[in-house]
Amino acid sequence: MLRAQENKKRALISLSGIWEIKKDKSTEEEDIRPIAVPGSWNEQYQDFLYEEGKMRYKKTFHLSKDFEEKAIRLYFEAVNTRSEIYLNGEKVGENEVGYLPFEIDITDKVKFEEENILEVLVENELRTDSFPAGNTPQEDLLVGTADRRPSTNFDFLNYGGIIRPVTIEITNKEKITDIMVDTSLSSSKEKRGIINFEILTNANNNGTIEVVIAGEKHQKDIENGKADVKVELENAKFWNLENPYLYDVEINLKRKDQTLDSYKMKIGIRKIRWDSKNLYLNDEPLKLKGFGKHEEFPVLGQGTFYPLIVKDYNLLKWIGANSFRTSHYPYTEDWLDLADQLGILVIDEAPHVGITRYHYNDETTKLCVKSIKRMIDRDKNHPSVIMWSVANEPESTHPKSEEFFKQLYETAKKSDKTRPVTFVSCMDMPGREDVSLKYFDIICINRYFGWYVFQGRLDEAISALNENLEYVYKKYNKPILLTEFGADAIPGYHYDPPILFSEEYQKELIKRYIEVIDSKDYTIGEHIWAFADFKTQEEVRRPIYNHKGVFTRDRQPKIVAHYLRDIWK
Ligand code: BDP
Repeated sequence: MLRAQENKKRALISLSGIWEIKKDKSTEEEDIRPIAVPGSWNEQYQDFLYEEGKMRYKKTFHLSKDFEEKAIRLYFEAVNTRSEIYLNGEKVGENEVGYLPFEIDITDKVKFEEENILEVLVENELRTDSFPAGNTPQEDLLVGTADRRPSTNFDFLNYGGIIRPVTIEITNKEKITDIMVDTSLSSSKEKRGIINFEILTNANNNGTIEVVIAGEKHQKDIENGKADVKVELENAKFWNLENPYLYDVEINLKRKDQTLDSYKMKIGIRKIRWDSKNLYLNDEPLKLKGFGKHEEFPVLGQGTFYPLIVKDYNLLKWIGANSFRTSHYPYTEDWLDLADQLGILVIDEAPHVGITRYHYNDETTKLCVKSIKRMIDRDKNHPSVIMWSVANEPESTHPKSEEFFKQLYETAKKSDKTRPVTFVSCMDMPGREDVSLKYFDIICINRYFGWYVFQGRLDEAISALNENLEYVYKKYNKPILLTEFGADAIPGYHYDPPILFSEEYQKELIKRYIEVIDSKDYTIGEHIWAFADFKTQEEVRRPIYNHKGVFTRDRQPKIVAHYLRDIWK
């Protein structure tokens, strides 16, 4: 599927703005309230903070008769989580994967020059064997989540709603339907850029695809709806962290002299590879410096908010970071556009957080396979994406996890052979062996020595970290990335000597972890948990927020931010 866009042959109508919302059960007219789209419903109304029921969204729109001969599709960037879509009272589509886009063709259903009523029934109920994951029998859980409100298997608010923009795209009926770009055969040494474009259209055998890049046109006839165009560029400019060079590309679908459709994109020529100790970008070993993040902010919840995207990249650059993980779900695609443009590397994570033994069944496997395919389908052409993560902290010690994760690994590999695939594990130590990580290319691990274990006892924590890293490397013989470590620091809490919850302790712990990580030649970097404080479920371990942020929730630096800026810059 192609992301909706505005260009010389495509028009977009935005449905962002104020919609109506009401609880689905409610029959009372006065229960209808205004709600902002994009945005999570949770912090727009006090009584919606933990709302998990079905919510009915409504918006009206008009279309001119000028569009009667055109193809019309609704493009939802993301609805969390399950949704049913109704147009003028008729069900036109449904979706069960959150945080990723879906389209609905409404060409034959939409009314012209009359009011159209669009309704979206949204539901985010916590399910033991699905996503968002929660309400899990407590006795089996490895991490105690008893009495959390709500009972989530993950550490952020159970957000719901139409969280990302909704648009109507108007195109010709014959159009380009997907584009795959592969630059992995390029040679940075010889400065030769090899770009394979695989372009899909619904114009069967009748037409030509034209690719315009670096001032040159490359043409190919469409065969069975497909055209493969290979472009070779001598003296190519490679995409890297110092110079994230992007080529502007225009792809046209043509018949005789007529252009039926057009699509614009930016591509970066770069190559990823890895061995038993390193991950390479264009044959240079990488040292990742950065964070696990969330896409969330006061009032908006997880709603797309462009100033936040700009602010966070500004702070990533300010602090000297070169990468982040989209924990624990794919972010709005504009994050990736900016990462491409600014030269920031991204580990793209599927929305699979809180997996326990109850997920290891056929139905959940199918759902995860579907969402991994959809994540890769959306993000495959972004040079900034260097790795796929298929899950965060699943119960990967369980014997049934093995077959499950093997399938998820193979799914990702089948969709993309050019990038490493991982999942983020937190269990691996003697007596608590991870049985699934062995299938994956890069070993990503979260460690909380000095926080949840060895609380406040940094010397013991650091020696445990040392020992555990050696153990994990010996077990897998693959590059290791510490994807999470950190400590809660309540902004403005100071203490000497450094003790739990003080900004001093957070700094000391992070400093000592980085020293250990840097001393091993098989580690590929450090991702601190977390970039910024964020809203969580309600429980005694969380004074309203998770305070492991290096920045506060409103993006002001804690002491450790200045320390990181010194060592990373
Ligand atoms: C890890 C999770 C992350 C949490 C973090 C924490 O991956 O989502 O927020 O721990 O407890 O287990 O702070």
